Amino acid sequence: VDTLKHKIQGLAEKKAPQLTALRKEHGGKVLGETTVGQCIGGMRGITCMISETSLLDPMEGIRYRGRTLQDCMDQLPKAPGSKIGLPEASFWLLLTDEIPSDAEVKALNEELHKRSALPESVVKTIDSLPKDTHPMTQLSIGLLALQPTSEFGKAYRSGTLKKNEYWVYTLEDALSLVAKVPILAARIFRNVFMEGKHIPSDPSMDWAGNYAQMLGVSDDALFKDVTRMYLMLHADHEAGNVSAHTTHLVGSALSDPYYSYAAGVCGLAGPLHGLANQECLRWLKNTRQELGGKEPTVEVLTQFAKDTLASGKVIPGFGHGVLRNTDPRYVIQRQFAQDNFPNDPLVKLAEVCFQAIPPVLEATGKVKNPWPNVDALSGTCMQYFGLDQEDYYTVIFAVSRALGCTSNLVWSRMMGLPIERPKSVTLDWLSTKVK
Ligand code: NMX
Ligand code: MLT
Repeated sequence: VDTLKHKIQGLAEKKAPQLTALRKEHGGKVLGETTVGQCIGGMRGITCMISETSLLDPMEGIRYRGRTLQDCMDQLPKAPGSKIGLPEASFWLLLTDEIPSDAEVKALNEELHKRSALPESVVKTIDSLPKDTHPMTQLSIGLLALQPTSEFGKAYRSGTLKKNEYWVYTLEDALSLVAKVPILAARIFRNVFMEGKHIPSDPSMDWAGNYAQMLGVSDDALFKDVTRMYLMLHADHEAGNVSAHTTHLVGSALSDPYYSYAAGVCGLAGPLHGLANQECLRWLKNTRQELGGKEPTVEVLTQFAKDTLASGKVIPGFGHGVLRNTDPRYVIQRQFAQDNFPNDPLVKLAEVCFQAIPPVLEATGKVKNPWPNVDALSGTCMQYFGLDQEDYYTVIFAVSRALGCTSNLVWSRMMGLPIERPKSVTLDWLSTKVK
């Protein structure tokens, strides 16, 4: 932890003059104008928030601290025998702007294992939930049940916490939350789908490999890799998306990281956001059932896609609020599937979707990005290894997003960002304004 603190502090010292200059000398400069359309239309395209951890390019996709996902795949340390950049190494990168060494990732994993045990009260809370409670609801309840352990909360209540120490306690909570979230998530999975038979955490394993092992759906070494890949790719997507923005907003009120991320997880549970991975697999499975054993063709899939639109639903896994190209997270997952299980029926179906769906969406004349996003293939990759309980998929997304959302909280407190409070107006106010 000391090394991590030292590196974050060092980076903050380097960035401090930039932040001061932007605040003091350029605070009045105009970044853009806000239109009535943006005000009514979900604030799309308004530049109004700082997030140091990552930046999304509409054509090239997300960069973690300036590195593309392929750079991260290539440069981040890996588990023995694996080609996947470790997600916990991306946590280090998001926090420090440095690629960690193997030794640093090993030390980070040891620290996470030390912090990973769930308090008995949290175990009881989770175990007592009805099994038909959606896994995302269970996860947010679990995170809130962990809230009393917040070091930030305790220090703030003590009345002695200074503003320049906020980030230190936020980091403490970030590390503990990241350490505990896979344990919590695996417990939820085994309670709901495996009759409460749990698999113990293995302190010798990496963060994501251990999570895969605790899920216990496959002994295939590649299942650990697919889980590492899932957790590395979903970690951060700048701060305007619903889960990151919610976490950022709630954190700005100095609610601790458990409160803040539980709120973010509730946002991730929406079908237009993280739940799209569950919806997508459901859509693919239904389509396959309707095909009744026939080979999927572009023609047939085109009709299915049109039927979905005609029924008033969105096609899950396609489109994006910012991206205007195929999501690189999709591209990396597609390559993994092609390299390892190209003949899986759902992989083949997803391939045909890739050809059929974009033209259908384009033909509507209103969809700004007809290309697949991260959710179009993540469930398909998981079901190949036997994890076909699609209600659970968004929980895996949430385990990963904890890395980005909590890193961002650390940096928000480090920069002393104020409470977030944009202005809202009424329709009458807008009508008067445009006269
Ligand atoms: N299927 C059908 N209609 C769509 C789709 C789609 N995949 N994508 C956009 N549209 C519609 C959208 O509903 C809107 O219609 P209307 O004007 O009638 O309300 C119109 O096209 C314009 O929307 P856009 O400006 O292109 O997209 P927006 O930024 O509003 O929304 C999403 C972005 C991601 C919410 C949207 O593309 C969508 O609903 N996609 C399907 C759900 C999904 O895959 N979500 C996951 C996103 C990634 N993630 O993990 O969070
Ligand atoms: C995400 O990863 O959060 C999604 O792609 C949604 C977004 O960025 O708006």
